[in-house]
Amino acid sequence: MVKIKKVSKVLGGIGLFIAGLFIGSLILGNITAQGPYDRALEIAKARQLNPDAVENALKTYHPTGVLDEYIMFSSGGHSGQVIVIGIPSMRILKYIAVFTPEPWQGYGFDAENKKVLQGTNCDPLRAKLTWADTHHPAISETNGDYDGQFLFIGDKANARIAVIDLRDFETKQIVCNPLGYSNHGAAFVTPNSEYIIEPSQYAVPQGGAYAPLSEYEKKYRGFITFWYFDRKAGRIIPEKSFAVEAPPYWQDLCDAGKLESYGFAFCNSFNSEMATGKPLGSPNPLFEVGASQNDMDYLHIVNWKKAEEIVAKGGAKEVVGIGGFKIKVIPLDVAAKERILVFTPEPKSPHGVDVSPDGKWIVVGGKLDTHATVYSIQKIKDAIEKGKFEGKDKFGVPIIAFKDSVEAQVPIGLGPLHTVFDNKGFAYTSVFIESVVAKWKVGEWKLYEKLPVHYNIGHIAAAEGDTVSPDGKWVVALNKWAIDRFSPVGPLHPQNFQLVDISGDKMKLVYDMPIPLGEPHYAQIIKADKLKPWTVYPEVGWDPVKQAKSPYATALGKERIERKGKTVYVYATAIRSHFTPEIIEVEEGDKVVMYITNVERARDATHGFALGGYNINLSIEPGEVGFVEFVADKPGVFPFYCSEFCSALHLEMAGYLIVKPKKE
Ligand code: RUQ
Ligand code: CUA
Repeated sequence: MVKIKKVSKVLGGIGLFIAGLFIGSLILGNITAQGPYDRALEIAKARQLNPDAVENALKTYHPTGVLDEYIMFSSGGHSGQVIVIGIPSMRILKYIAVFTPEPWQGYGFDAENKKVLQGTNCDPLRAKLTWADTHHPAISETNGDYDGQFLFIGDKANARIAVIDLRDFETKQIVCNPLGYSNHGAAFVTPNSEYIIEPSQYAVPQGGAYAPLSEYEKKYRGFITFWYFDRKAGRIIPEKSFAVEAPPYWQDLCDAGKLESYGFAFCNSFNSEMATGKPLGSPNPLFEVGASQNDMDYLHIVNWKKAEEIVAKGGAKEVVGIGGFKIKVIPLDVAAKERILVFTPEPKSPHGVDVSPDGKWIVVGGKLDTHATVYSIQKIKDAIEKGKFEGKDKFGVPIIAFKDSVEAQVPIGLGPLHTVFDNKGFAYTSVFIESVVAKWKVGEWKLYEKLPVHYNIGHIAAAEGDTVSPDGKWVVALNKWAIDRFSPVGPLHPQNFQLVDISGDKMKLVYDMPIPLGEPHYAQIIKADKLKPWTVYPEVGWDPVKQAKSPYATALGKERIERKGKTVYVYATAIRSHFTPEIIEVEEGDKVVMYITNVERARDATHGFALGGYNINLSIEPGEVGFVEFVADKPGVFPFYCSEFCSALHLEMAGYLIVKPKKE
C-alpha cells in the first residue's frame, strides 16, 4: 500500500488505479485477467522488472506531451555549455551555448553573438577561446528564492562568468576577471542577485603579472570577486563590481549567506600551506602532498555588505589587470583590519560550503575528513563583534577559534563534499570516497541514512535546493564515474546522473542518466512554472542580444540591397519557404552585412542561414533578426540555404551569393 501511495502522488488518481493493479499483481506474482493492463504486466514480467523497477519507471515516465515538474540547469563541464534537463523524466531539453561556438544555435557565427562569445572585457588571449570548464550554474534569486530570470555560470579554466537570459535561454554576456586566470566557486549569487560571487582558485601574481614561485607568499594572491548585476540591463557592470584580495591559499567554493547570514559570503579554501609544487629533481613535495599537510585550512568569511561600504568610501584601489581592464580591489590589509575578511579553521582538505535554507548554518565538507562540519552564523557574528580571535594568519587576517565558530560535526563517512537541503529539515551530503549520499538531520546533527550511488559522487543537487524554501521530492547525484552502468562506448565513459526520490522516509534511487558531454560539476533545479520563457520572440524584428526591437528589422516587401562604398548591406526576410532576396551579387573584397528577419509568428518555425565556404550558420528563430558580417574575399558562387527543415519546400529555401572576381 505504501508503494502504491507514492506512485499515486506522481500520477494522480488514474495512476493509483493503474499502479494498484500493476504492482499488486506483480507482488502476488500472478498475472490474471485484469483487462487492459495484462499486456503491461506481461512486458514487466518478460523484462524481469521487479516491483521496485516498475515503481521507478512509473515515477519517471512521461507520456508524450506531458511536461516535467522541474527543470535542472547543469553545468556542461568541458563543453562550455549548460545542459537543460527535465525532472523527473531526465529528458535533455537543450544545450545552451555559453563559452563554446555552437552551430545549431548559430552561436559564435552570428556577428552579434560572436561579440558576446568574445567577452565584454577580455584580453585578446581570452577573446579567442573556444572552450571552457563550466562549473557552477546559479539561477538568479529574489529574497533568496530562484526567480527564474537569469542564469550565471563560471568557467574555471579562464576565470570568466557568463550571463544567460532565461527569457530565450541564450547567453548575453561573458566577463573576464582581470585579476587572474582561474576560478572555481563560480557562480554563486547573493539573495537578490545583487552580486555574482567568483572566487579564484590557483593563486597567481595579481593581475596576471610575472613573479617567480620563490615570491609566492609575497606576490601571489587570491581574490573573491563580487560582480555587480544590473537586473534591468541584464548585464554585469564591471565598473560597479569589486574584489576582496585574499591570501594565496587556494580559494575554492563559496556560498552566499541568507536570512540570518545575509550580507556574508563563505568560501572554503585549501593549501594554507602555500605549497608551490615540486620542480623536477627538487626534494619539495608534489602539490598533492604539499597542499594536504595541515589538518585545518581556513573558511573565509566575507562581509560583503561592509565591503560595499568600504568601496563606496573609496577604500578600494583600482587594479589594472589582465588586458588592461580595471577592477576595484579591497587590499588584504584593509580587508583584515575592517574585518571584511575573517577566517575560521576547517578540516581536512576542505571542499564545498553550503548555507542552510534558514541561513543559520554553514556546512563544510572535507575531502579527507569524515564529517560534515557545521558552523553557526550566530557564533561567528558574536566572535567578530567581541573581537574574540585566537590569532591572525601570516597576512594579518583574524582567526576565530574552531571551538568558537563550530556548532556540530556530523559523522557521515569518508570524503564529504557538497550538501543540499529539503523541506523537512534534512541535509543530503555527497560523500565522494564512499560513493554515497548521506542524509542527516539539521539541528539533531544525526546521520539517518546512506544511499550508495554509482560512482564517485561529486556534487548533489536538490529541487529548489539552494533557496530559502527547498521543495524536497528529488535530489540528483552527479556522479563522476559511471564504470559499468551503461553500454561501453570506448575508454572515455559518460558521467552518471542518478535521480533519487526523497519524498519518502527512505531515499530511493529511481533513474540513471548518462551525460555524454564534458564533466558537469554543479546543477540547480527550479520549479518549471517559475520559468517564463518566450516561445517566439515578442515582436518581429527582435535583436536577441539587446533584447529589443532591432533598427535593422526588415518587413515583408521592404527587402533591399544597399551599397555604401565597399560595404554591401542586405536587408532580407525569411519565411516558409524562401529568403528575399535570394540572389546576392557582390564584388570580391566587399564587406557583406546581412540582416535577416524571420517574419514568422508560428512556434518552432525557425529558419537557418547556412553559407558554405564562409563558415556561417545562423539560427533565426521566429521574430529574430540574424546578423551576418564577413568580407567576401573568395570569388565564386556560393550557395546558401536554410539549415532547419522548416517546411515541405525547405530544400528550395536557398539562394546564391555571387562574388565577382576583381577586375585586373
Ligand atoms: S566542485 S565536485 Cu568544481 Cu563544485 Cu566539488
Ligand atoms: Cu526555412 Cu528550411
